[in-house]
This record gives sequence, C-alpha cells and structure tokens, in this order.
Amino acid sequence: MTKSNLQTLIKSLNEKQQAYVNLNLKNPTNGEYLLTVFHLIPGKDMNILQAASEVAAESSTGTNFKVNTETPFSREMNALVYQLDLKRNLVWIAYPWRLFDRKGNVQNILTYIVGNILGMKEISALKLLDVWFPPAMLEQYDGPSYTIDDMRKYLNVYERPILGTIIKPKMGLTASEYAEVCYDFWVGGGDFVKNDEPQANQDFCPYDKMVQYVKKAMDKAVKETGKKKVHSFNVSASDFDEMIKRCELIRNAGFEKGSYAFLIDGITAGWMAVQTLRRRYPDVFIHFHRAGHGGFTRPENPIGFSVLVLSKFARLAGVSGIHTGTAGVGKMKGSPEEDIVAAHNIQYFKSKGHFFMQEWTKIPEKDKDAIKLVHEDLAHHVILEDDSWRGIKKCCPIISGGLNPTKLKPFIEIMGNVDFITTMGAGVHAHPDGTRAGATALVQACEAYKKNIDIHEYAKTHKELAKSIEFFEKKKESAIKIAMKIEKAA
Ligand code: CAP
Ligand code: MG
Ligand code: MG
Repeated sequence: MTKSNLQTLIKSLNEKQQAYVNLNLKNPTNGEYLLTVFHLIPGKDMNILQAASEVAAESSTGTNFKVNTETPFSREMNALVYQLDLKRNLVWIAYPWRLFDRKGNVQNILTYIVGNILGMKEISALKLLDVWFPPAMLEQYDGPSYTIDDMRKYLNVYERPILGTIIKPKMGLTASEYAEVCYDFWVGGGDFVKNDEPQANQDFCPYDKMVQYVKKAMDKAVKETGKKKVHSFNVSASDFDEMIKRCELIRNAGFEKGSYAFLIDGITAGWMAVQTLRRRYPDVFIHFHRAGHGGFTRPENPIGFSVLVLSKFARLAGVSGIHTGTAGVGKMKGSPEEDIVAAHNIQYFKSKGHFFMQEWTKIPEKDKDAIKLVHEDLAHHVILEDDSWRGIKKCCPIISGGLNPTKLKPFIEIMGNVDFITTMGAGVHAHPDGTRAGATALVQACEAYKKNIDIHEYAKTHKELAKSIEFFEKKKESAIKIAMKIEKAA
C-alpha cells in the first residue's frame, strides 16, 4: 500500500471515524488489547478504512454519529483499527480488554466482536479470522479443567485416538434400544459414546430412562470387557435449571467419576451454558458440540467467524473438547488450513493461528517440567504468589462427521498427532454386520495404524475390518460414479 493512498484513506475519515483509527499504534501486543483480524469488504460508498472504523466504533463504544455524551475516559475504551492489508482486504482491530466483563465472560466479548457489526450496512463482507488473547486475559478465564489427559488416565488409553461413536439413528430409539446400541459399541471395543446433538427429553426416550439404561449397558460392558467406558450425555436444555437437573440426574445415577461427560450444543444453547457447566463441574469432561457453527464458519460465508476463532474461545471458556472438523476427509465442509489450524491451536501451549502466534501460558516452552505442572494443574496446589505459572490447559479436538475406519489413518496423517477423540456414527452403525462389528472394525483400523500396517493387509486377518472396507470403499466408488454421471449430464 503506497503512502499516498494510505494518506487519501486517512483524509477520507470524518471526525468520529478518526477516533477509531490509529495506524501508528505502538506495540499492540503490550497486553492492553484483545487483537482481531477481519476480512472486510466495504459496503457501497465506503472505502475499507471508513468501513473498518465504523466496525471498530460499533463493536466498542460508538454508533453511527459522534455523540455529545462522550468523555475523555470513554474515548480511552475505543477499539482501534491499527493495521490494513488492502490487497487481501484485511483489517486489524485492537480492543482495550477492560471493555469486557471482568469475570471472564466469553458471551460478552462475542457480543462486541461478532455482534451488531455482522449486520451493518457499511460492510458487504466481514469475517473474524483470528483473535489474540493477551496474558492478562488468560488469567481471567477458566480454561479447561478436566482434559483428555484425565480421560486417558480413566480409560487407560494412550498413544492412540480415543475411539468413539454417536448413536444412530440420530433420533427415534427408545431408551432401552439406545442403551443396546451403546452396549454393542462398547463390547465391540469402543471407548466413548456420545448422545447425538438433538438428544434431549423426547417422549419416546425419556431422559431419566435413557440415563438409567445407559448405566446398565455400561456396567455390563465394563464387566464383560474389563475396560472402562465413557458416555457423553447431552445436557443442553430449555433453561439452566433443567440443564443442571440433567447434570445432577447423571451424577446421581451411580456412574463412576470419569465415566461420563457433559455435552453442550454450544452454539444453540449459548456461552452462558458452556461457562456454567465449566464452573459448576470442573471434574467433568465438558464436550462442546458446535451444531449451527456452519452459519458463521463455512468458507463460502462472507460474514461470520472462522473455525479457529470458535475453537480458541471454546478453550478460553474452558471446554474440555470441541468438534474441530475432519479437514475435508469426512462429510462436512472443511480444510486442513481451517480445521487443523484450529485443532492445533487448542492442543498446544503455543501455536500459530491464521495471523497471530497465541501463547496459552507465559512459561517458556523449553521448561518442560513447569509445562507438565500446568497440565497436571499441580501448580495450583503449590502456594504461588502470582499466576505467572498459570496456563490455559489443552482442549481436545473431537473429530466427527462422515468418518469411517478407512478414513482414520488419512485423517491422523493430516492431523499430525493422535491426541483427539474421534466419533463415528454411520462409520460404525452402517457396518454390514451391525454395531458391534462396526466398533471392532474401528479398533482394528486403529491397531493397523499403530502397527504401521496397511488396513487392506490387516483386513486379510481381521474380518470385521475387511467388511467395513468393502462396504465403505464400495460406497465411495458409487458416489464417485454418481458424481461423474452428474458431471457428464451437466
Ligand atoms: C456425525 C454427527 C456429528 C457431526 C458434527 C452428525 O455423524 O453426529 O454431529 O459430525 O459435525 O450428526 O452428523 P456421522 P462436526 O458420524 O454419522 O457423520 O464434528 O463437523 O461439528
Ligand atoms: Mg444386541
Ligand atoms: Mg450428530
């Protein structure tokens, strides 16, 4: 961007807009600001800097006119456009983080930075691509408490993904039928079962009955396999009292600590529900299902936020795991550039996002012992003067959506690690020989991966995997044939 057209842009600002722009902001990472990067295409009769300043105004202290009630202090709270990339239509905006609710409130931040501004006439495209939290904010927020490390310890499962399923059909089974399918998956060798995202208190499957029958199924499976199992119960509900009632019902149903997780439909139930669960139940795996996120995150949506932004806020809020997508390997839209970047940003203490290097602790990376302390949260039991040892523990990617045993290895290779939970619905329950065989095929695909044996080779001596491969690869072929036919006809 040449100096002159930058000057032209700055000259085009009216008095109000100028108060929300500071292209000479010194050291934005000084800890005073939450930083953001938006892709922004201005609406009609606006240039990008004018539109960006209107976005900064509306998402901090301003409105469409300069008001006489402003004060010197209120102006201190103005968000500031501090960087532009005219080629890529990118704008950087810094938010004084004292703007935000003191007690660590994600809902409040999102109401600013992906609130009204998504509806403004001054933009025709506005997508929040990345966000950077200053250390001071990290100390204000809970971060995860019960993590995948705790679940691994409970299950005694290490060095491989935790293998899970979602009970299908998605809806319509009675409580006992639902529990039957759980049992079949667990005795087939699976570790983890989740309710599907719409599971609630339906009359054909009363919530209390579902919980009771799952407990029976789990006890039976644990006895028969000698292995611990986990069930993630959807506790999303019409109101908090009902949500807490469901949590308490589960906690009083006789489950061992560690054998149940609380699933929340975080987009439709909202961040207050997410943070309520984290704060009330620090000893439970909080599972964020993101049904509805596509309305904001799909790559072709010009207005919304990225999977990375959603995932980083989930970690900040303290969920134990969030769905981060299959990077296009499964049935949902996604790419490595989006889904894997999001997954790594919630797994590691330090990772590069789309624009920011986020550090989730001030402890130097080389200080492995201190890092270990944070993970085990031992630091909190040591009397510490300050919170400098604090870190926001890892949040686990939950990988789901159109996966089946033939896609496990391809996904792991894109992910670059096995520190996640994978849940396969149809990938297990569509197996020609049923759920139990479907679970065993998944376990065998994972064994083949760990032994570095091609699944087709391994299938020669593992019949459940052989049938799974035959079924899903045939499906894939026919899908390709249909796609080719459609292409030819077009
Ligand atoms: C997957 C799933 C999950 C989606 C969520 C479904 O079932 O249960 O909710 O994968 O998507 O309802 O489709 P299948 P994401 O395994 O049968 O596809 O993880 O991308 O949020
Ligand atoms: Mg059966
Ligand atoms: Mg689902």
